[in-house]
Amino acid sequence: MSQQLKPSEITPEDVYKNRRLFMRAGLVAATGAATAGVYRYFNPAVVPEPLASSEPIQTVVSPSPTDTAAAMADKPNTFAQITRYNNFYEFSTNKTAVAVEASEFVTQPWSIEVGGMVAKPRAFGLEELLALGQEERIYRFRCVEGWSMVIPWMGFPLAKLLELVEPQSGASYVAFESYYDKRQMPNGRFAGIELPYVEGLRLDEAVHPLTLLATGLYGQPMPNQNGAPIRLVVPWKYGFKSIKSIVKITLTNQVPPTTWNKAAPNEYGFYSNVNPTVDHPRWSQADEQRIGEFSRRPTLMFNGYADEVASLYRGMDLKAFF
Ligand SMILES: Nc1nc2c(c(=O)[nH]1)N[C@H]1C(S)=C(S)[C@@H](COP(=O)(O)O)O[C@H]1N2
Ligand SMILES: [Mo]
Repeated sequence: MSQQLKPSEITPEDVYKNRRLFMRAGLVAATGAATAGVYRYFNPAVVPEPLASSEPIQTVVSPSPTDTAAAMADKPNTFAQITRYNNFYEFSTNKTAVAVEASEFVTQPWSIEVGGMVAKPRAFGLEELLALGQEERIYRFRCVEGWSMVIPWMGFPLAKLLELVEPQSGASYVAFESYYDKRQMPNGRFAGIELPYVEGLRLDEAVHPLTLLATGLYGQPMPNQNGAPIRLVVPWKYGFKSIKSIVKITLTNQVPPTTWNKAAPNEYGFYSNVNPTVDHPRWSQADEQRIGEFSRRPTLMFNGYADEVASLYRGMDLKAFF
């Protein structure tokens, strides 16, 4: 039986599930070739008939060659879970208050300045970045605090942007910086961390096909609380590496300073790969609380992406380079 919902009750997940149902039925093309019109595509003017409640949640379709089978077997968290439990210290250190505190965040116009050791430094407007083509990636997301979710992101590989600026041969790291404006983020002064928030990756990590610049989730533009309008997603690393609301990307030959490493260097390393065998000094990392589940589940090496990324760290002592 079809569960009758009023259009006003239709959630982003309903739209998303229906789109997937259409995809399964072969009525629309895969999103791999999606362009800047992607948000129109994901927000059809005519809201399709909601799924019957007995319909299994469709989590398998993916146009991305880099999604892993294991990730696909995990059920995505709901839109409400993903958008009401956040870490975004510029707005609040209270995870359930971030959404409200960030609700007025103005993110238009937006551009990212890309420079440093590149042949063609320049700024990219958000529209240009959307025009690079967006794809869907369903990734596990593991916070260093011990909770996790599965999130259907929209975005594009960071490598695609880096190619456009032509990194110089000496560049070996990529530094990222978040937007910070005390007027828009008055709670930033209570964050207990130095702002603007900064992060970094080795260049080979940055150009890995799993590394995403995410511009949305559940087919919607990125909610403010999740790092609008564009944020990094590095699924095999602890969540704090996935820096939000990026305004600056700099190629460099120095290890970039990172916010949590500066705050507590003995607790948060530069690499911060998800690793169940290397505990945080104050808690175990062997298991995790998947939001919405009753009991804890074991944490997977590299968050389940070992097949894709373990070779990046071959020969490294992962306890020393945590
Ligand atoms: N600029 C900025 N980026 C940030 C944070 C932050 O406080 N500020 N928190 C990080 C942490 S600790 C996590 S777990 C994730 C949370 O992302 P989510 O709210 O989309 O789940 O964002 C990361 N990126
Ligand atoms: Mo986190």
